[in-house]
Amino acid sequence: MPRYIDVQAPEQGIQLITLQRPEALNALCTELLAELAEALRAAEHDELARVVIITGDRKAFAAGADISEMAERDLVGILNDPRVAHWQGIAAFSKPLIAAVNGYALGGGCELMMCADIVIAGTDARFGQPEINLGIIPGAGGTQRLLRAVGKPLAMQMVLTGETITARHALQAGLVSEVTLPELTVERAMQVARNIAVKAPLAVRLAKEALLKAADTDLASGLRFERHAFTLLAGTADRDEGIRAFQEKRQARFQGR
Ligand code: DAK
Repeated sequence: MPRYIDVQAPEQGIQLITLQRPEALNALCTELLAELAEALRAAEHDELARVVIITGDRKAFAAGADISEMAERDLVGILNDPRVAHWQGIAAFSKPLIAAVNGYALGGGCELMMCADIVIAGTDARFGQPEINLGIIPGAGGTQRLLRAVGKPLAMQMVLTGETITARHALQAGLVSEVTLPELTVERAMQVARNIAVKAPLAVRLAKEALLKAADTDLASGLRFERHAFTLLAGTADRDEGIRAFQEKRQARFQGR
């Protein structure tokens, strides 16, 4: 049984992972990260899991890496840091990942949120990369993913000053996809998850992969990838089902085949 996360399947096709370390504002200690990476690994191989939602609580999505743990790590400890593999596992999750964020999403918390594909934020959410206050820099993709998401000036301002931004500002900057009332973030994430869970799983997977390619490849390569992925889907039963269902004016029933 995991100690720092709760994993539920509230509805068919949807998994809800709740970070549960309120005494430390869901700070991402190594054990929590290991549990999260393991839960995603399990969801990766679970045909019934089509979409995963990650959330925290009202005060914090996650306030970053565990600073007490960091204090105990020297240079060699950092070189052999087991968290690197956990982060890689989380970032490599191939199914849609939705973050429902209330309260603080700081440092590693903001980085975890940026590993998600869709972010629903409560009006009370605050985002930041305050590592600079500790004499360090972001270590789980914060300099790279933040810049790609919000552009250079705001990323520089956030990383160099450690200042936080509001949910409204994050929405304007493209860091989150929607802002809702704090009590509605999980509910709204569930609605979005539901809309994805009924789609053809292979198409969803390739769409995610193609969209992620756009962030780290040139246009010509990205377009080539899209064409290959598009062509690949022509061999799936779900494509036949989708087109047939449209012609027969009924709801498609996708099987992931
Ligand atoms: N780590 C450990 N404990 C934390 C914590 C954190 N990040 N954030 C909060 N806590 C604990 C507090 O110590 C406090 O514990 P007690 O004193 O009650 O035992 C409890 O949570 C409540 O926090 P506060 O009393 O401070 O609550 P406030 O409402 O007054 O303030 C706050 C909330 C979020 C403004 C404040 O807690 C805060 O500034 N927290 C630290 C935020 C921060 O600096 N985060 C960035 C950490 S560095 C890497 C991967 C990732 C990273 C690095 C490397 N590799 C794979 C190499 C990431 C680094 C980081 O995220």
